[in-house]
Amino acid sequence: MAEGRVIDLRSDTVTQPTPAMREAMARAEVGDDVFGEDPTVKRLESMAAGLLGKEAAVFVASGTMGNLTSLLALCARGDEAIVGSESHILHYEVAGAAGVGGIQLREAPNDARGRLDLDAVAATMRGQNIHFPRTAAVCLENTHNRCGGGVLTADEVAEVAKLAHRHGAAVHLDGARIFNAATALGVPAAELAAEVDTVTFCLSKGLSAPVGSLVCGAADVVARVRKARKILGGGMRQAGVIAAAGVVALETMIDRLAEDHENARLLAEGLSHVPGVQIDPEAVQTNIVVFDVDEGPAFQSRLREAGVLTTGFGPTRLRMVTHYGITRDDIEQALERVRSAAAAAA
Ligand code: TLP
Repeated sequence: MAEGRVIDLRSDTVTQPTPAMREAMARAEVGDDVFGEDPTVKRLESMAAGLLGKEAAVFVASGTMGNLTSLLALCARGDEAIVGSESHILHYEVAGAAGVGGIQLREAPNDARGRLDLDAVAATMRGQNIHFPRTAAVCLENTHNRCGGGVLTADEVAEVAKLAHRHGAAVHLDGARIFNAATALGVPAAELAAEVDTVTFCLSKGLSAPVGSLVCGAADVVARVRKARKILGGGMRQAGVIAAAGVVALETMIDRLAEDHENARLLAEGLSHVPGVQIDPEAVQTNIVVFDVDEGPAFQSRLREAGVLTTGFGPTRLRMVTHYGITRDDIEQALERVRSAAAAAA
């Protein structure tokens, strides 16, 4: 192992709660949230609904639970939901939609930035035919994890939403990192969610809270999401203890995301000069940096030995994510270690 501390760029999920979060958690006013009596959870839900421009919100345990409860609220068993070919729902959510909800996922291709092609989506929408399932939902992801933290603009979201709605399908937005998208575009998150039926976002990624996500939408849809959460065993009791950290996250951690984006750009530019690393630094829009090397797993373990932790995204692809707790100095140090690892490999 290299000298100095380990620089953990595996994910923004590794972020530690801030001192203000720990204090708020200790002081949180709580009640039984299944009875709708936890004032801190209610406060968090109402802040979330306000920020996303929706009528209501519900606090769930994770991004995965937010996506699954949304799909359960929008689709019936035997329905189909369209997802991007690189989407988190398709790749990393344990086929929960199929296994738990009886919902068939159908892929439409994602481009390099995570966009869905309108013609391709239109081609996957089912018409009236005795052989076909109903297309009940179309899912978007913003920012797009596997597509290098790519950002969808409000117009790009709206175009897909209009198409889906014209065909009678609802739209779910996996906005696990929607505040990163909003920061990159310089627009309120509500603009990015204006045309969708459900949007989920995570408190426990760049916003650094220890636990939790929110699903936001119209009051009747959120009531169905709340019921789906209960089915999954996600009805929590004195959840205000964790919601309190979420309140602090929304109050104090959104504005600093720009710093993570600057660090990601610096990292990407540095990586682009390392022999054997392929990356277009111009394509890095937020806090996710995805790059290719000849042998991903071997390079990943060399980096691990040098004290830089990454996530593997396939045989030649690695991901680094900047976040709270990672400074500009850490990025420079990480680049130094990458350069040494690459030189040792050559
Ligand atoms: N993503 C995690 C891993 O699962 C890959 C990460 O480290 O990035 N939607 C998106 C776009 C996500 O990136 C994630 C988590 C989720 C949903 C699920 O959130 P959690 O982990 O809270 O269930």
